[in-house]
Amino acid sequence: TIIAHKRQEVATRQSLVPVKLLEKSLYMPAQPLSLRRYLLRDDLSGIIAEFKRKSPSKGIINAHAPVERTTLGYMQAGASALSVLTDTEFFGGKNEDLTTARRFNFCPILRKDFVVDEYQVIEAKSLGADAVLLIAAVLSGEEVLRLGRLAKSLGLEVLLEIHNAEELDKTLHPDAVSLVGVNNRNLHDFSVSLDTSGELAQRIPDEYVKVTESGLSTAADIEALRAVGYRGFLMGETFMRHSRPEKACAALV
Ligand code: IGP
Repeated sequence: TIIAHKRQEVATRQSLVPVKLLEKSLYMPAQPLSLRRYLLRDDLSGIIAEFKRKSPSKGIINAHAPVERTTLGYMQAGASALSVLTDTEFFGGKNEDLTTARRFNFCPILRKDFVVDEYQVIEAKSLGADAVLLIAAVLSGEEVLRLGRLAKSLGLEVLLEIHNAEELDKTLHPDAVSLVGVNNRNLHDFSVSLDTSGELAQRIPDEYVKVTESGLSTAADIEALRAVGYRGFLMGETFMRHSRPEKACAALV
């Protein structure tokens, strides 16, 4: 459902702002921020703090926290990077959340959305993102390669999200991907198990920075997964369900 909706949305957007016009507004900092490098820094926490208002699995998580204060607060709390949901229909985000986060922050920002088309990669760059998510469950190996190479040519890094070894084998390509994220949430029944990350850690070659996504809530969760090779810890709900998400982040860091 999400992907079908996304394809329509992209078609509409494309008719409003043709790709030629979008390309004229690319955000090209002299020194793009590398999510990889920030996650490998040992003076930072490795946490990728997410701004997420709602989700299909949890409904409304936080309708009121402002994106400015929350994302700047995340960074000041010691998060290594930010993840900003830009999907409106299912996650209550918008592109402007990312441009706002960009204005208030100087750490890497991941555009979190369902990328199915080149247009969205170019859009991510124009919004000021440093990295994009590509989800193996909804893309072929060839699509990951095509979208990933485009991202790279624009100076964006790719975080490839997987749920199992088959998805990894089908889509992992060094020309396209620089980080691999294991999503602990089962997309079909929404159940969460950190064992998913535990089991897949060894399967991911060491040249990729390993990220564990979803269902993390304590420092102990982070330390257990750091011990098996993870360098990035993507956390949303644990922070966002507080009225001041940035304070929950500070308390954990
Ligand atoms: C964050 P959590 O359980 O900490 O809120 O999860 C993040 O991993 C999750 O939002 C996510 C996601 C996604 C959202 C992971 N992959 C793909 C939308 C699309």
